[in-house]
This record gives sequence, structure tokens and C-alpha cells, in this order.
Amino acid sequence: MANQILKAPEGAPSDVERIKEESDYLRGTLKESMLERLSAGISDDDNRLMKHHGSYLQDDRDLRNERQKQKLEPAYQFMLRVRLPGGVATPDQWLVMDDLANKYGNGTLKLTTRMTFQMHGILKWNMKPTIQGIHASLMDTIAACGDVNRNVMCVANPYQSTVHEEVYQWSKKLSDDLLPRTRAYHEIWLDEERVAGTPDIEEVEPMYGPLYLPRKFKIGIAVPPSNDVDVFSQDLGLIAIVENDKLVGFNVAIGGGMGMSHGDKATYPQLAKVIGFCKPEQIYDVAEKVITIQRDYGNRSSRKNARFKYTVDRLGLENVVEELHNRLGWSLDEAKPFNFDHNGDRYGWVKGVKGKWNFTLFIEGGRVTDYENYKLMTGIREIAKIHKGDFRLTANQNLIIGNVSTQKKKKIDEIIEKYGLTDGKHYSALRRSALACVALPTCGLAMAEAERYLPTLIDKIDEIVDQNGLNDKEITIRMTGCPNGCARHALGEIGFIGKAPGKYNMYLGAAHDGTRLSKMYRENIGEEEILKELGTILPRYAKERKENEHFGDFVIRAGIIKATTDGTNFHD
Ligand code: SRM
Ligand code: SF4
Repeated sequence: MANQILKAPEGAPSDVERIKEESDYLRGTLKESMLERLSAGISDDDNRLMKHHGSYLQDDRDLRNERQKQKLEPAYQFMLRVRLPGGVATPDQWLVMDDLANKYGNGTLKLTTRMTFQMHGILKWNMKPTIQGIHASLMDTIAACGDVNRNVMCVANPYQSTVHEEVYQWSKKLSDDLLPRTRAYHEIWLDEERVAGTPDIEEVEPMYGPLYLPRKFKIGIAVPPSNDVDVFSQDLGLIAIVENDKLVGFNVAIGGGMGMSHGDKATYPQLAKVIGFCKPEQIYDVAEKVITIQRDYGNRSSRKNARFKYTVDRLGLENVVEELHNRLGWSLDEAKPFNFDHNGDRYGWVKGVKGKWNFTLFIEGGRVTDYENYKLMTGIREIAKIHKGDFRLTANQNLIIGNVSTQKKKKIDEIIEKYGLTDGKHYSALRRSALACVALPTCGLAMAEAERYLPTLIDKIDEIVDQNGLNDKEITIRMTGCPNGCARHALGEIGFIGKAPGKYNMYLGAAHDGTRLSKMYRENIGEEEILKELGTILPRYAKERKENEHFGDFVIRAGIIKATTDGTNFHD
């Protein structure tokens, strides 16, 4: 199968490759480590494997210094991420997550930018009952992290309900079919007995093989005109083509990703490129072959350059497409026209098909908890107790109470009112268009605050917005605590990347519909300078913008920032 032209980079394999190789298909010594009681943590090797089971060992960084002073080990705890294709959960599943978060986690649920639940603060000895609880409600955490295909995203758009349902079914099928086949998860967490004997490698992991992928792999499906899933940020993006209200197939886009490292120009965010069109029933074949190309030619030596976007840029898009066609044994058709107009959510009640209603709830920073004056978690719990439809977690960290009958709508409205649950419409459109990654205190990679800080920064930006009559302008604003880009910062019309406590790089010029990356405007600035910069640019936007001109387009036309035309010129 190896192509003469295409080659994987040379170089010694990274340590993670060794760990995977020695792990016996993701088992390692995890079973024993989880039983060991001397430390609340686990070894680095096991932690690497743990990711493939949907979890990370973390420590509470707010307590780090104090515990160090007291010569205690860090306040170890686990983060757990659920695999929830398309972000769809039943009311019963919501209740289970709520219960587990309160029993074993830190009493909060994080709705992530990839449409799923994360729980934080789980102690080692509570991991097994938590995973078992999730499994009993027909969800799992397999492959939610790690060097495999991750949670498959799919449009959460409630007003194209028929197509949504069909596309959701495809995202679920893709997610299930592309799962690792090893039984390690079932043995470690669900007490499954290991079958004796040494099975054939082909039988254990026919697609991934014993080393799995060089890096994580992500798939998202968008239905135009909504690009809520930021389809071009995915390793493999699928754009549903709908003709006469029917799904006819998908445009295929490859090679997107957001992560980079400060000061390292060999790393950059990149947008996926559209390479053709296929019929719905062909997407598994396409996904599998794209994944195997990355498996065979991705960089296993440097994890910083291991994502598929770098493989595509290194090998050349045309060569990768040729290889894909060879592996498929057939060729993609020419891509069909499509048009996106936004990547945010639409809030409040929207009527879908068959007389069913959908309510998009604004969840700031995706954090569901009971605040002192806002009983958000309790309110949603009360809805889940009577709701007969579904919940849809959106790519913008919000929540859709979906498929509500007219009769139930009244009851749900009463609960919404009782708990003051908000669709965010009384906030500025800027706040409703904000995304922030978790960052401190749980993320081990955070260099600055994001989720805990962005709301207060927006309070101050809102004053400028208000003074300039921009209250209803949906300007996407995204903040991450480091350049990994978990809130897809490079696709925010205003983006901030954490550099150090209280310091951010500021980015401008991304397209409102997720089709153009931003560019750095100012480096390493604090709140005062951020407000000074926006205090000049936003009033100009208010006065000088053309009709319907989005902020990201305006800053380029006005000469405030140069357009990024490709990820490879992101740093220029
Ligand atoms: Fe992410 C790592 C949180 C979406 C790019 N991400 C992490 C870790 C696990 C930190 C770590 O490695 O120790 C973060 C855990 C923080 C915590 O305390 O919970 C973390 N990522 C998140 C979430 C929860 C952010 C959020 O606030 O919603 C998102 C969970 C998604 C999910 O449900 O699966 C999340 N991460 C993303 C996205 C957005 C997306 O996928 O649409 C990206 C950019 C897209 C991409 O992958 O290119 C993203 N996360 C990263 C990277 C950089 C990867 C790279 O290519 O360089 C890392 C670091 C790494 O992999 O080494 C990372
Ligand atoms: Fe952590 Fe960085 Fe991701 Fe934010 S962007 S959650 S700080 S890894």
C-alpha cells in the first residue's frame, strides 16, 4: 500500500509511541494504578494511556503552591470527558451526568466546545463508579481523548430538524464505527474478563493498528448556512449538501486544526480545504481511508507537528487526495456549492418540524452549576425531570432543550421563568457570541485565565459596545488560556491567547462564518491595553462599517490587520 512519493518524517519515535507500543492495546498498568492507594495520582505512562479512556489526571492549580509549601503531593483529581456524538443526550442521561457530577465530581458540568460533557475533580477511587454510571446510562468515555478519532461533532441547528436528525445519525455511526476495538476499556472500568490467548493484530485493531494514530483526530459535520461546528477547524470536515430539503451527500474538507505553540512558526492553525463530494453512505469509507493516510504518514517523531494538517501541508494536498482516491478505489465527485453565514448559536425558542419546539439556553463558558443567585443546574435538572425530547450540547458551549411538544413547552417555560434561565437575549450579542476554554484551575497547560476571566472582561468591553450602539452586533470573541486553541481562538473575530497570568496575545480578522483565520494584532498585553485597543477599533467599526459588514471583515478592509489567507501565513 505504501506510496513511493509519500513518506512519514524520519526521526526517533516520541515517547508516547513507546508507551502505546508497550501498552498491550491501551491497557498498560492502568488497572493496578487505579487500585493503588498510596498516591491520588498515577504514573505518567498510565496517564498517557488514560486519555484514550476519556480522562486526564490533573491537579487543582489554585492549591498547587500551598500544597508544595506543605510538602504534600499536588491535589490530584481526574477530568472525565464523555463521548457524545453530535452532542445529543436524553433527559435521563442528563440526570445521570448531573447526579455523578455532584456525587463524584466538583458539582459542575462543563459543556465543551466539541459538544460533550466534561466532569472535573473526580478522585482516583471514584473513577470506576463514575465511568460505570455513565456506561449504565448508555454513554461512554472511550476515545473522548487520545490518539484516535474523537467525539464526532454535528450541527446543533434546531430549525433544520429533519436534516439535523439524518446528519446526527451519520455522526453517531461515524463515531461508533471509528472507535478503537480493544477491550481494554471494558476490562479496566467495566470488569470484563479478558479473553485468553493472543489475538491477531488485525483482529484487535484492524484500522488503527497497535500504535494508534500519531495524534488526535477530529471530525465535524456542518449543515449550511450554519457553521456552528467550525467545520474547517476539523481534521476531517463534512459539509452536508441539502437539495429540496433532502440530504444528497457531503463535501469533504481535510487538514484543519487550531493548535500551535507560542514562538514556534513551524506550528500554526490551519483551515481544512474542500477536496470533493461524496454520497452519505460513502462517508465511512472516506473517513477510514483519510485516517489510515494519517496513520501511515503522520509525524510520530514530533508531537508538535503530528496533526493531520501538518501531514497534508508536508505531503501536498494534491498528493494526499490522489492517495485517498487510490485507497478508496474510486474518486470523490466535484465539490458542490455551499454557503455559510455564521458560526454562532441562535438563542431562544425556535419551531422545528412536526410542531416540535427547541429552546437554546445561553450557558456562559459552558459551565453548568448552581451559582449563588442563579440556580442553573437545578433549573435544568427540573426540566430534565419532565422533558420528553432531547438535550443538544452545542459547539458554542450552549444547551438546546430539543424536541419539545407545544403542550410541554408551557411547563418548560414555567421552569425557565422560575429559575430565571436565560436565552441571553438581554445580554450584548458580543457576550452571546463568546467562547472560553476551561484553562485555570484544572487545565495543566493554561498560561492564563480564560473561562473564569472572559465574563468580567466582557463586562468592560460591553461599556464600549454600549456607547457605540453595537449591542446587537454578533462579534465572535474567543479566549484560550494557551495557544492550543480549545475555544478555536483563531476563528474568533476577536481572539485572545493566554501568554502569562493576566497577559494575552490579541488577534483580529477571522471571518464571522468560520472561513478565514485571524492574525496577531498585539502581543502580550493586559486588560488596560486590550480595552484601549478595542476602545479605538470598535467606535471605528460603529461609524465606518458598510451595511451588514462583519467586524472581522471590517478590520481587514480598514487596514487594521492583514488577512490570513492560509494557515501557513498565520504568523506573517
Ligand atoms: Fe482541548 C488539550 C480542554 C477542545 C486543542 N484540551 C486539552 C486539555 C486536555 C489539556 C491537557 O492536554 O492537559 C484540556 C483540558 C482542560 C480541562 O481542565 O478540562 C482541553 N479542549 C478542551 C475543552 C474542554 C475546552 C472547552 O472549554 O470546551 C474542549 C473539549 C472538547 C471535547 O469535548 O472533546 C477542547 N481542544 C479543543 C479544540 C476545539 C475543537 O476540537 O473543536 C481544540 C482545537 C482544535 C484542534 O484540535 O486543532 C483543542 N486541546 C487542544 C490541543 C492542541 C492540539 C494541537 O493540535 O496542537 C491540546 C494539547 C495537546 O493535544 O497536546 C488540548
Ligand atoms: Fe487548557 Fe490551553 Fe486548552 Fe485552554 S486552550 S483548555 S488552557 S490546553
